[in-house]
Amino acid sequence: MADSETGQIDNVMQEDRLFPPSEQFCQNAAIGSMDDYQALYDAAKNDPDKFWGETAREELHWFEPFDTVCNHDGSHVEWFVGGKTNISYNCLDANIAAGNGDRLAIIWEGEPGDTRTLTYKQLLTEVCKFSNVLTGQGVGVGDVVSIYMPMTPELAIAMLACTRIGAIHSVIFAGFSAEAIADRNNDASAKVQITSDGLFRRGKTLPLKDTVNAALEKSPTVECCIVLQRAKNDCAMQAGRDYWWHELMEDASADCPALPLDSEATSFILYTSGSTGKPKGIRHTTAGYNLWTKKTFQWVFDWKPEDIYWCTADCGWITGHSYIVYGPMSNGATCLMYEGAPNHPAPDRFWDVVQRHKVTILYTAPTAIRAFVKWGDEHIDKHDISSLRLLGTVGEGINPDTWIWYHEKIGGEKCPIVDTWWQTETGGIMMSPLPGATATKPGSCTLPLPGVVPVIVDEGLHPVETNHGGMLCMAQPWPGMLRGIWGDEKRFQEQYWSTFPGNYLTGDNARVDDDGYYWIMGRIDDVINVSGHRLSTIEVESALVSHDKVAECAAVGRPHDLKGQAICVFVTVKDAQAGEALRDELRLHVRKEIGALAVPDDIRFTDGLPKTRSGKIMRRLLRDIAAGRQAAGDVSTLEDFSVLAKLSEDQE
Ligand code: 7RM
Repeated sequence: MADSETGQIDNVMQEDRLFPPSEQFCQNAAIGSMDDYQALYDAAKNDPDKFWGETAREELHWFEPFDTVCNHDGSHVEWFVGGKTNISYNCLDANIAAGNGDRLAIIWEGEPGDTRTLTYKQLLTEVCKFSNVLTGQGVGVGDVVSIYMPMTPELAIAMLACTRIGAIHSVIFAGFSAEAIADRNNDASAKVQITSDGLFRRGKTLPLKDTVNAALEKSPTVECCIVLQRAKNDCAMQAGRDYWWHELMEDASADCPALPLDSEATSFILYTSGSTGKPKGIRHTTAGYNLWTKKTFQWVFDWKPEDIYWCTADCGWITGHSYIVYGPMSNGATCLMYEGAPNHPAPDRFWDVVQRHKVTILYTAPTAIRAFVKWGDEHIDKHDISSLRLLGTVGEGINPDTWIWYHEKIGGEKCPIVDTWWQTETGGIMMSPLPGATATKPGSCTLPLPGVVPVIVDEGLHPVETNHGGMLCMAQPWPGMLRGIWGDEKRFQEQYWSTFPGNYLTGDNARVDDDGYYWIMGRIDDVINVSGHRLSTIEVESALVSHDKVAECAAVGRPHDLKGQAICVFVTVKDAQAGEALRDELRLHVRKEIGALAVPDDIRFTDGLPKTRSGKIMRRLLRDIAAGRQAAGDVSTLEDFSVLAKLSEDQE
């Protein structure tokens, strides 16, 4: 049957480059061969209860042991039932008890260049004091605390203080509008707001407290607001509602034992935007989430106590929750935390940070890597970044040519790259190379981690053949999975469980190649349908990005009378002349790389692409523009409105 009938996705991209880990890396790695990986994978698959039961007993502190490893019935899943643990305890007290209290937990650098460090002992003291501050404001188990803060140590302190006392945090990225904060506060019935006076971004001071003041006018459930002094800008404080962080901390006791919490107690909610409708509060648990982030951090980053680990995400995203705070800290890792922009004061800031702090593991997003490519190699050449031993990517697919640049220019051809596929909903990494075992292929997230059982099906719910794309689902529960959407069971069922009953629907398309490697093909909604061929956005985009002059590209379909859809690509160029000649060159290039069927009908040059605040290309808005429509739907996550305005203007 043709792919157009089954709803499978055509695979038109061929990528044959293979990068096995060096012998030296394998020798030093905890999982140093494919045999070791396979043994672990099989153990988790064949007897999940035994595997996860033992792992949970080994890795987490239990105030009370669990009696059942996993109960599941479709979407209703519980892990480590009957047990009591505490994430904040596992991140702090447990490391101190193991004799690592004097190890650095956080090396922090502010955008203006100020730095601070906190050992695990010092971090515990701050967390205990702030836990007592929250308790003093009437916060208890199950209360929601809304956090809207800059990337300062206090952001991590606030999160760990919440999980210590069983309060549920809802971290809102500090770039969202007052409206977006109020929406989230109301949906969650937040009781307390934490923020700062301001934050530094590209040398400017952004008045966070002003934004929060506007949000709180429309957040009737919020009773009090705690304000960290960061930028020392003037801000209005409302007597009886607003308190300074440092004043409350002055009198707070540093004694606050972690509260034993049910395994399934909600640890946090994190809002993600659906393409339509109001944002959903993804709900995570205590034990399962903690265990998933702890184990996946060990497996994927091959973490060693000497490592200086830097994840460049913001704590406002799941990547910051799982791989700045909870995963690394429950292992006792030393995390670098950076407050500001990658190009302030100059485009070499990241490499300056890597050099000065001797970073060994760097975990960042393809959108950042594409910007570095565009800014030019000279910014990297200024610095000695040879301390790096491992690189990671997350958030979007990485175009193979961008991957090669990352490998050569940043990794010095010696660092493995872990392309990690996962979602807010999955809690932690699901598919990734293990750096000491897996030979990598540029653009592939390679293989599932132990405990992950993916299945790819077509629209008739039949498993697809090798090298055909379909809907990526998960056939088995894993400890880190979401347990619901806050206050919206119906949407939870519809969105994730109704398409392929009994399986979790990721919303992404993927294919498996002849070696069993997974290739993510983009969101299900983004597929381009040309003359009966269903094409993945990433494959068309990667063909264009492999052209020297292209910096970044987004491909979408627009209505076409004969073909169903035509391919429209939005292209930003490095520094070449954008014009008719380059259009011809690019068409020729795609014809050569993929074939005639993927040659774009429209090539539109642009200075920038519309992205979410976490750096993902918003193809849905480009689809509207390509079709000559007004860009519609939820735009609250859009990072830079001027990009959209400019694209819409170009229409006229
Ligand atoms: C961690 C995070 C999730 C969506 C996911 C994908 C895309 C993320 C990759 C990727 C290809 C990757 N959570 N995505 N990582 N696509 N390769 N390595 O980003 O909830 O914000 O987004 O991001 O579409 O479904 S998220």
